[in-house]
Amino acid sequence: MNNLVPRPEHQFTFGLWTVGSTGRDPFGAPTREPKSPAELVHLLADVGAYGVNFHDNDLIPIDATAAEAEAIKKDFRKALAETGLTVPMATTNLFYDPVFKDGAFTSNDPKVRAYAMQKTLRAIDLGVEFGAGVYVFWGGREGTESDSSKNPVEAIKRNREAMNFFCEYALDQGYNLRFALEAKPNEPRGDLYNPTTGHMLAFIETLDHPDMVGVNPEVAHEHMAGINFMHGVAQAWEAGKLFHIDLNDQYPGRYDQDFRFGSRDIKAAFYLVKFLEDVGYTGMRHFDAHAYRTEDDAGVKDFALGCMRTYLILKEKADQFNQDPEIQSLLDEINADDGSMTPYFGAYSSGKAKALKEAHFDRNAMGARGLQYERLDQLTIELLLGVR
Ligand code: GCO
Ligand code: MN
Ligand code: MN
Repeated sequence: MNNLVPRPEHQFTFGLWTVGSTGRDPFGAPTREPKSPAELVHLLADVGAYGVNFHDNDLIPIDATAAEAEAIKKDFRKALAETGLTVPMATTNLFYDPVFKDGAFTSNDPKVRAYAMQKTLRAIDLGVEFGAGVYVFWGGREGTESDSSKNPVEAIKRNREAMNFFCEYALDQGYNLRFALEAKPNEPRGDLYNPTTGHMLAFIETLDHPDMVGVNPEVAHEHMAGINFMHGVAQAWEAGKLFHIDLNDQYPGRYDQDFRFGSRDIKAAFYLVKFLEDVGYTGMRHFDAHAYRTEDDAGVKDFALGCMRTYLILKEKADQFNQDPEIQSLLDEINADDGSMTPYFGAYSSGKAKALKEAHFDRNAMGARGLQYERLDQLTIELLLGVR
């Protein structure tokens, strides 16, 4: 079907590190040859992606000379021009190099903290150079294995000071940039600070420029914690903080799987896509996942196409849900409101409180009413299974 073909207007993006994953894991060597950033741009263009995102060191190796960096940037820029791909988001790798083994902005070593800030300032410049409008912060090493090693309040303060510094830097440079904080409960550290999107939202409100900072929630990260991803996304959206999103999939209670979007929990993926489409989220649909280690280059394309195709299928299903007469009349019934309670709601007044205290409610009848959610859920399942 034509509308299931990914096109640039769908704003699907991938990180260089996603389709560029060579299949290395903690137990085994790579199963695929590495590709250059320019080659990855062409791969993404072939499958219909809109954009490509990078960590500073996905593009430019940490030890590259200035001349090497220029050559890589030139090739990358050429590939972008040839394909029309954009770079909507960029980020810093603050987790791979041994220097960050005990964290970056929250490290106990002031030299490491200062180096992390230097690396981030340079990486921000690089992202902006390629047009990034969103800058992601994922503190992969900002945590502990042993809580005897770090003071968690100090860690929050260090993190805050760093974020305030970067906001001021962006303003000082006149960059049109927003920051998106990405939470994860654990891995690669035993425990990470600010482990969920909700923690991040609370942290953001304590910053000097909370308006510049939002979140980048990731499906897998909240599923690792066993919580409802869509609810967290909704909270971020309602707070005006959904600046970016990392789509993938994950079984709860397992290692960090980064599976193809929608490959594990179709129902959760459906409610997520329905939410994003219903509210009119205009940001990038970014896939932060990678192909199974079993795959060759063709399999990597199958993976990338699969992420986007599943999103588009679920988008169609969301449309179908919104137009299904039986589902919609059931929802109308569920949400019925005859207006008789309206006088009790809204802003407080002492009169309202008095009236409410005197009102009579038939608690037993209210509690006895069946809500028909079994029927509604089964209709949803049948729709998803393709028999409606
Ligand atoms: C992970 C994270 C990362 C970040 C990326 C961008 O679990 O490894 O999701 O992939 O999203 O570093 O900040
Ligand atoms: Mn992740
Ligand atoms: Mn991520």
